[in-house]
Amino acid sequence: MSSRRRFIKQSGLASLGLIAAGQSSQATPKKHKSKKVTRPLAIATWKNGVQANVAAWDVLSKGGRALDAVEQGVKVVEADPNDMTVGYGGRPDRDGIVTLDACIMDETGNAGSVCALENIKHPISVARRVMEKTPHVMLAGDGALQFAKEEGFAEENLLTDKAKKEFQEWRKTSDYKPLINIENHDTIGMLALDAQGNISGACTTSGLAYKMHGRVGDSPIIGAGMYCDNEVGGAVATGMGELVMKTLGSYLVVELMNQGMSPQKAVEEAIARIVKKIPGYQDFQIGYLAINKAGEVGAYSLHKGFNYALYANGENQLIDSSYYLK
Ligand code: SD4
Repeated sequence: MSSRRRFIKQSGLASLGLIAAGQSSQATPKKHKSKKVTRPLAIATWKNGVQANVAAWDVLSKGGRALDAVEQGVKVVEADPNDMTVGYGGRPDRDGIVTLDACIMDETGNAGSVCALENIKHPISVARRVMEKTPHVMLAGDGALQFAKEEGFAEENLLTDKAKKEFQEWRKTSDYKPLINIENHDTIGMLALDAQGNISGACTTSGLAYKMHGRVGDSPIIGAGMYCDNEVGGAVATGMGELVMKTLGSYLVVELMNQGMSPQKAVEEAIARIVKKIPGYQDFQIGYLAINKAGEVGAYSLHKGFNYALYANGENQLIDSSYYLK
C-alpha cells in the first residue's frame, strides 16, 4: 500500500473501525470505549507524527524497545526545519532566541528532561542522557547546555532564516496572541507500546513562539506534557502548556486510567477538568493522547483541528481527534 493511501482521514477510518469510540459524538459522550489495536503501536501528536511514527515503527517492528522508538521518532521532527515548533527551525522567543523543552520516560518509571535548552538540535536525546547518566530528572538552561556539551552534543544555530524573517516581521507589532491550531501547534508528543508490552513516552518542543525569555511550558514537565506508568498506560499533551500545567494533565489521564477508565474516557475527563477549572479556556487549544497496557487508544481536544498519527497493525494513519467545543 502506498504511504499516501495509509494516511487515511477520519471518514475512511470509521469504516475500518479504527477510530476510538466517542470521537465523533463527544457532545453527549455516553460511550467511552477506546479502540483496541494490536501491539506494537506508536501514536504521536499532529500531522508530523506521521513521519515520526515511521522511524518509531522501524524500531518497534524489529522487536525494539518502546524507549528507543519514541526517541528515534521525535528526533525526525526535531531535525525538520519545516516544523517551526520543534527543535531546529523552531520559532524563537521574543528576544529572538530558540529555546527547547523535552522529556522522556521509560518502562521502569525513569524519567529525564531538559528545559530552556539552547543550541542543541536533539533535546530529547539530552533528556535521555539526563535520565540515564545523572541522579536528576531535569536540567535547565545553561546547566542543561553544559551537560549536553560534556556528553558530546554539538552546539549549532537553530534559528533558520525563515524563522528569523518571521520573527522580524512579528517584532513590528510584537502582538502576542497564540492562534488556535495555527501558530505554535506542532509540538510532538509520542507514546509507544512495544512487542514486549512495555510503554514509553517522549515530548519535545520549542514551546510557544515569542514567549517570554525563560518561559517553560508543560512539555518537559513529567506529569504535565507526558507521563507513563508501565502498569497502566501513558499520556501526552499538546497545546497551551499553561492549562496543562495547571491541571497536571498527563498524570491526571494516567491516574484516571489507573482507576479504571478507558484511555478515551480519561482524556475526555482531563479536558473536562480544564473546562471546569480554567476561565477563558475557550481561547486555547489543548490535545491529549493516551494509550493503555491493552493497546487501547484515546484522543480528545478542546477545539476542532487536533489530529494525530497512529501506527498500528502495520498501518500509519493520520486521524482527526474528537473535540469538546462545537
Ligand atoms: C508549550 N505545549 O510549550 C507546548 C506547545 C505545544 O503544540 O504543544 N504546541 O506550551
